[in-house]
Amino acid sequence: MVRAAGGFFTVRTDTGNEYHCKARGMLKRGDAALMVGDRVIFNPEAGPPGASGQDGVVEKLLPRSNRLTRPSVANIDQLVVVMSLKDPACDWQLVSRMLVLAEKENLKSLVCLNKTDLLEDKSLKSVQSETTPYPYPLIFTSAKKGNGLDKLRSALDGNCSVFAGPSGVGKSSLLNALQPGLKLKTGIVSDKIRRGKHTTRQAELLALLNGGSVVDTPGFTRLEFQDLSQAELSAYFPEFDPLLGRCGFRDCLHITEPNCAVINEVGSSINSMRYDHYKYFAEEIGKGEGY
Ligand SMILES: Nc1nc2c(ncn2[C@@H]2O[C@H](COP(=O)(O)OP(=O)(O)O)[C@@H](O)[C@H]2O)c(=O)[nH]1
Ligand SMILES: [Mg+2]
Ligand SMILES: [Zn+2]
Repeated sequence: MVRAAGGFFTVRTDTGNEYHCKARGMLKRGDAALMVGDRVIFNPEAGPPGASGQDGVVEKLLPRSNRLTRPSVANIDQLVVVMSLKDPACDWQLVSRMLVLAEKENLKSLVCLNKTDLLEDKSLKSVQSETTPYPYPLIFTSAKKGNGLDKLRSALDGNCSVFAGPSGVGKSSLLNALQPGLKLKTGIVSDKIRRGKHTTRQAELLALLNGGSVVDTPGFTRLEFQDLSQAELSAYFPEFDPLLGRCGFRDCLHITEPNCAVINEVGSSINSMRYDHYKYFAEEIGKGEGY
């Protein structure tokens, strides 16, 4: 299922034909509610489309390998977190938040930092040093000037990726630059608020020429953790992995404990910004758990 709008679900077959479908009632509610990326079984309508423009009915949802809820997509291989370095400024905490949710769903991730053309060399260098080390691949791009597009393209080859990030960072522009035939609508960043307007209204699964596919999604700026405990959070910071089991306390939460192997590595193998996000999230989840 590649697109949902107005009660219709667009289904694309392996040969690339698209069918404008209605869906059985049970596929509209709860866990079985259809998501972009879902594999489905549908019944094409015989004859030409009826007055409703409908040319099929989705009968059955096939098992999902994974799902993200913000944005709402299923059966993806990797998350591409897209941020701009300027206009709007990069929200690194939101990046970490998305990466945690991707880890929870066992998705691999990479981070694309767009609009490098708006930064002076000096500022770009300082971003690069602030993000060294970083536990995920970082790709610096300019959709406008074309920088970094080859790297991004090869990261997308053969994968089903989802582009996620606030609106106005250049998700649709990057996809257009990678594959001009897509002709996605892009927005104007308002001078006053320096934020993009939501020009991408719904998530949409796009086929890429090199065999991969990408879901372009509308932007969002808030993201909450649900069903996530303080104790499991550290498992979703992969840079902590080599240190687990080395803290003074066996159930160390790496926040205030003495002899904490994680805290000892902050500023060395652990990026201090990432550690700050960990602490912030742990406290946020802790409040929810009533500590
Ligand atoms: N200077 C500059 N502007 C860009 C770049 N990429 C996108 N933009 C602009 O940013 C605005 C928002 O882009 P859009 O692709 O709609 O962002 P989306 O909401 O993330 O899909 C548009 O005005 C684009 O022209 C870039 O690399 N450099
Ligand atoms: Mg867009
Ligand atoms: Zn610790």
